[in-house]
Amino acid sequence: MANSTDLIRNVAIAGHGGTGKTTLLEHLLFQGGAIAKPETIESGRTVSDYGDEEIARKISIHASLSHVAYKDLKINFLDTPGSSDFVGDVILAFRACEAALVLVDAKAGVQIETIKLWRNLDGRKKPRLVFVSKLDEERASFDGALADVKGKFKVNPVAITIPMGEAASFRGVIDVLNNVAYSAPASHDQREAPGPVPADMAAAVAECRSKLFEAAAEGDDGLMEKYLGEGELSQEETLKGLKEAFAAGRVFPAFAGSALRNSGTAALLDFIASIAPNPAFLAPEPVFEHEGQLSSVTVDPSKPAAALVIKTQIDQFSGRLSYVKVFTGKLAPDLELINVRDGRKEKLGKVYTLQGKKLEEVKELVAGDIGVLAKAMDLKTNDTISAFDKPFFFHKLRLPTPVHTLAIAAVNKKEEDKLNENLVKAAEEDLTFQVTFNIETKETVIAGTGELQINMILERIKAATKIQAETRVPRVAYRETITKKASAEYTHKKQTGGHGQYAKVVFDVEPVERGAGYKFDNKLFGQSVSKGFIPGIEKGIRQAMEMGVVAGYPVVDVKTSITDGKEHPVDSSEMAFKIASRGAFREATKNAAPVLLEPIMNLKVFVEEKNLGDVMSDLSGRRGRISGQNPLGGGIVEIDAQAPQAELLRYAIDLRSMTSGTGSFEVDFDHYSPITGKIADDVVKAAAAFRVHVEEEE
Ligand SMILES: Nc1nc2c(ncn2[C@@H]2O[C@H](COP(=O)(O)OP(=O)(O)OP(=O)(O)O)[C@@H](O)[C@H]2O)c(=O)[nH]1
Ligand SMILES: [Mg+2]
Repeated sequence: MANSTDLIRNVAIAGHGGTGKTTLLEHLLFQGGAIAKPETIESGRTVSDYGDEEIARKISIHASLSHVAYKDLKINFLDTPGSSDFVGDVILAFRACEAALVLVDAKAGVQIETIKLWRNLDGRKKPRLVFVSKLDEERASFDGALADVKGKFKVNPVAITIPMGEAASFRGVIDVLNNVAYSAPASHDQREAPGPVPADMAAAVAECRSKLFEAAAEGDDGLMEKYLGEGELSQEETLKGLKEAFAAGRVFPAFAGSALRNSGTAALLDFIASIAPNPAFLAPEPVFEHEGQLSSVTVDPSKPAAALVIKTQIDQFSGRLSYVKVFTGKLAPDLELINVRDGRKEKLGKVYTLQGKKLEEVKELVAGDIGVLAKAMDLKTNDTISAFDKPFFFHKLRLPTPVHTLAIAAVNKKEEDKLNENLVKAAEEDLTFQVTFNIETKETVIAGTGELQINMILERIKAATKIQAETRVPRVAYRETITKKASAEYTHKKQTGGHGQYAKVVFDVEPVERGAGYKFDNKLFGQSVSKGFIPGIEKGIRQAMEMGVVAGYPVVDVKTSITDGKEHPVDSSEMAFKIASRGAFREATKNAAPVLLEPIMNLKVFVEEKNLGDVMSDLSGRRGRISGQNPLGGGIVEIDAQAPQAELLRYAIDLRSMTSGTGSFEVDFDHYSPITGKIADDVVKAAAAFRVHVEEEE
């Protein structure tokens, strides 16, 4: 197997759910000789979809790594899931690969996830090949699919292969570049073989060839001159021109086929081998120097070793697997590196490449390659391991923030810790899944990309641990504040047996700017209250602020001034002043027109034009304020808005059902804002009901 950087190629396979990515990869591996027999999704035995849930649901859930030795090359493929719930694994694959193979269904055309993924690839400047899949299916149209690519992405796809017939009359593809035809094999487990182009296709092929020459010559004056003079380019010249244009993102080579019939794989594999970029020629990867300065590295085998952990998988059979992309030097068994995150030594065990779930031990992984380290217990996704004296570290993968949140608890309280442990473990594997404890609402909150992802994680935990977990809509972290200045005095006095308790304080409270939190001012004149009692007074205020007078939510943005007070030579104590302060603060805030505050979120909603009206009016119904809309191309519009968190608790589910699964959004906290009237009354009622419920439980 190829073992030098210039012979490594990395290709991510991506596209809308169910476009045939896993099936295509299976047949590419077969056509390239990496496997002896191709399987189907239906058989549940494909190389790439090997997880229990993938087999059961017949969809890809994780990115999976496999490779084929072709000519002298090692071509790595990362097959990615199409469902938006698992987009984290698609993005990590984009990060690790120098090129992407994007699938477009021949009858459905460019679908929404593909549009989103294409934008992500645009942002990363990754060259793309387009494979028009399922040409054997009814209503399939190669030209229709390419017209859709052209219309939605404003790019010019150039056909490298074209179909012979479509739908029921589909009978194979023609490799226009090499001028040969590949009849679809009689059965999908037979390899494709080249033959002559049928006479009835000659005209179509000639037309495609001239488009190919034009695309190859564009941007290269020498080639253009030759093409205009001779009306043709050699196969070598065409490839050279295409390769440059491809790497620069000017040309999007397009392919036709039916993966399920192993048709179209031979020419595709051959073209990938000819055109996919050598990792070393790629734009430098930005990194942070150890002092935090920005710098960059290029893939280079001659430097000391440095690699990025792109994915962590905790496998029931193989244990912990850390997927790595090697950027410089090479990784070999027993090599001692540093984990740049914490400076700890990381001594490598064996190093592997993967064929789906099958670990294949290798001597080393060179710069540019993607492979796996087993049982590296301290490695986490996004870690940089390095042999440099002054190590740099790679940027963390930027993933979409999880938008679907749920509060979670173990049905059996004794299992709470174990549940949390398992949730944390799941979050390590999938960085788009997060677990936090909200101190204000006292809830463990899990957040993910969607219902499917969260349900699957919980099912997995249940299957492995038998822990029953309950989820519900999370509570909103309301807060309270005051809206005007007021004062109150409070005396705490108790005469019990011998020693009594006595303290009196007079407080002014006033609103301060949002975000100021707690403020205290000592305005005492003379010695009415000894200095030694001030800490007790402040403790009392802080305690009172934990539970406001409106609905028991934390009080924020209040400045309390103590203006007067009284102490008793024997009966006063810190405790007495704490109690008096608590009372005075509560009284004063009651007088100061207290209000509830609710969290307001920034929203970016991405929808297809046809759903725009519905989504906008739904947002107004959620007390949303729309600040702008932006067409993003491909028929997608971005809506910018703000809305209260309380109205967005089920938005991930509602938006999907409103848009038949095509809408998505990003959300982050912006500020707290007062609520009044019926909305506030309902919050107060709910809080009271909740307190009764908790007290009954206790
Ligand atoms: N007729 C036909 N069916 C196909 C073809 N390729 C794939 N399929 C079927 O389409 C379904 C989805 O195929 P997959 O390979 O799982 O598609 P995918 O893009 O990997 O799906 P996700 O990973 O879940 O996004 C399966 O039932 C396949 O058998 C094809 O060329 N022709
Ligand atoms: Mg798949």
